[in-house]
Amino acid sequence: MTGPDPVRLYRTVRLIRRFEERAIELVDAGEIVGGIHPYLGQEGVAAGVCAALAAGDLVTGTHRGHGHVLAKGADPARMLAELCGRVTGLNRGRGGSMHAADFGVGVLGANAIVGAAGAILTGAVWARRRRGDDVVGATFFGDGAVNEGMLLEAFNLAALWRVPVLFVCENNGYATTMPVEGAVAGTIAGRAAAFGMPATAVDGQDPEQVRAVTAAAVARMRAGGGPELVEARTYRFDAHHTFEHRVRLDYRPPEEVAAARLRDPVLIQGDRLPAEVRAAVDAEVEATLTAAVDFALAGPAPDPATALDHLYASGLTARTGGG
Ligand SMILES: Cc1ncc(C[n+]2csc(CCOP(=O)(O)OP(=O)(O)O)c2C)c(N)n1
Ligand SMILES: [Mg+2]
Repeated sequence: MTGPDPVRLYRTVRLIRRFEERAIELVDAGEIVGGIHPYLGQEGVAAGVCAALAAGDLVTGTHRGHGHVLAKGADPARMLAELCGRVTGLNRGRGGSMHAADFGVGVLGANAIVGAAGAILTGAVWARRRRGDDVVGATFFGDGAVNEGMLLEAFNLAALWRVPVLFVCENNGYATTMPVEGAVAGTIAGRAAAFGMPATAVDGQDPEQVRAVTAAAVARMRAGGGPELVEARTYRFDAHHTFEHRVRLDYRPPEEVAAARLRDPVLIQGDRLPAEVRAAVDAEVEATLTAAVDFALAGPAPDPATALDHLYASGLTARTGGG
């Protein structure tokens, strides 16, 4: 496993930040239908975790999943085309924001079902290792997932069968509008302890700390140590979902949001680089994203007649017109 690479970490958090900002513009322009769950503020978690994984390792993400997909190495242009529902997208425009996947870089998918991604990844890593492949995996989930039976079942099987899965809880303090204190009995680390899994808390706003904690856990897992949990304390700077840009929900005190924004992972990592290096990365990211927006908007929308293609192994033909 490689050591810390401050420039790479910065490039990743900056890429995710600007990707999300451009995606919000495309939501506002009506090019991304249905809106997105912005990952703004949490970039350090995906960047730090994925920097400690090997190219062949596996990842599953959440409804707030763009950062996970990008940090693991998916092409931002094809990801943006996916969000715009174009045939040039990672999944021909059929997965969209919450189900984007790129198996080629080990991303088995973002996932709209809270708590599901942990079960999917546990099964996938278990299957690959049974075949003899030397892979580990990391699955991301929010504080809202820690009371979901599906995730706790994944904890159990992963621990019982010593499946090398890093369970990464992105504790951003809220599940939609529900504060974590109002929903979680006991502690998140306590859930890991119940299954005999080590748990480590980390400052999710610091990409290098996240990378270091993940690298240590991954080394233990590769050596046969079994699954672990990392609780990354983080904060989402923006809305739960872009619909919230149109309705004020007033569940977070403005002072709390303002204070949290001071601990910005992009600034924390950026401040570690010489100014000219940082400026060069920023320019590179801007060029990448401008090209990505152009690519996304140039892609054609899928033909409605192909709506059922790739859905059923047996093959069904879509009915068009007339029902
Ligand atoms: C099984 C399930 N229940 C409810 C929902 C609706 N839902 C979507 S996001 C969300 C909140 C999730 O909160 P958290 O896990 O903390 O993630 P965050 O949104 O904070 O990133 C809920 C309840 C869902 N998608 N899946
Ligand atoms: Mg949350």
